[in-house]
Amino acid sequence: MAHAPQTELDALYRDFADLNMEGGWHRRFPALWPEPRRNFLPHVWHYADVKPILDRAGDLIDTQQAERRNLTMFNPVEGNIYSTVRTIVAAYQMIKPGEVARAHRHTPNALRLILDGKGTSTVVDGKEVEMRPGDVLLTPNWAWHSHANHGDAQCYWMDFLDVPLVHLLEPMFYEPHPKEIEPDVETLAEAPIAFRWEDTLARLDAESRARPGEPAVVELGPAQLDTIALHMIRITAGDATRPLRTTANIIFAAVEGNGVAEIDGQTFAWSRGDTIAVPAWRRFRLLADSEAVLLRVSDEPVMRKLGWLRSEAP
Ligand code: GTQ
Ligand code: FE2
Repeated sequence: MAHAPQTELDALYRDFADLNMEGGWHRRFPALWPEPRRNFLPHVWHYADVKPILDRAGDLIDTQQAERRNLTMFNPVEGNIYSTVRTIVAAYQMIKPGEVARAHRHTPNALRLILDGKGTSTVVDGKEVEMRPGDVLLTPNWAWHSHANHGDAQCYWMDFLDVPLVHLLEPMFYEPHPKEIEPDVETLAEAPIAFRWEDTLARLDAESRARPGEPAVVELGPAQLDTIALHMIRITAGDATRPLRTTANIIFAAVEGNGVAEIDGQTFAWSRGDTIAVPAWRRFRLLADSEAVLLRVSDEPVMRKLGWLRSEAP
């Protein structure tokens, strides 16, 4: 076929645009590409930088003004002002003695990793459980939850939520509790939504005995969140994880120890309480200078369920 006259092509393309259509051969941006792009950026946030800022916020903002006194970590990729990685947001939260963060529920799944402070509890669907450093506590989709500090020290933790995924797919619902806090609360020493630090350490010890000489990995499970997988990883001083890249988007939180993260050729130092963003398909490994435990928060269940989970050791 002879080349069509440019004027006729221009007219055709104008008609596409008028009808909100575009020709697959005429796109300004590709729709398909050979493998995941390097979109979200590797990044580390340091707890040492965050803590004084949370303390200043604590002097200025109370829990009446702020339903949650939280600071979200937004990925430095251009145009983003919220997500830590594509599907998950991480935040630091602080609650002062005597404060109550009132009850609400939302479709995003959430979890917390406690960093510092005693005497704080969370109430999830009417069950109150204490939160202690190293503990991980879940707030599944649509569960009521509030937090309260009954102790005499400030309590600091990290939140992880699948809010960016909910934004992408649109099923957002949120509701404040009509009574601010749930009535008829039952206090429990243990609950399925609470993963205790002592239990995690015992499980990591068992795993190290079963597979000596490599980082120990345990899943905080059976999995209760539909979109987020949780693993605890312990790396011996001087040791490292095997290099990996995966389609899963991952955030690591350092629970103990310090070291560096190598992510796609960049090196980031991390220590206790830090947040490490490892976006999809970035080659990475974690190296520990002192014995380290990290919480791995990933969207693996989403990728697996949809047939998109691919991992390789490049
Ligand atoms: O503690 O319920 O960081 O709903 C963001 C949204 C924490 C919470 C966050 C939330 C919460
Ligand atoms: Fe919440």
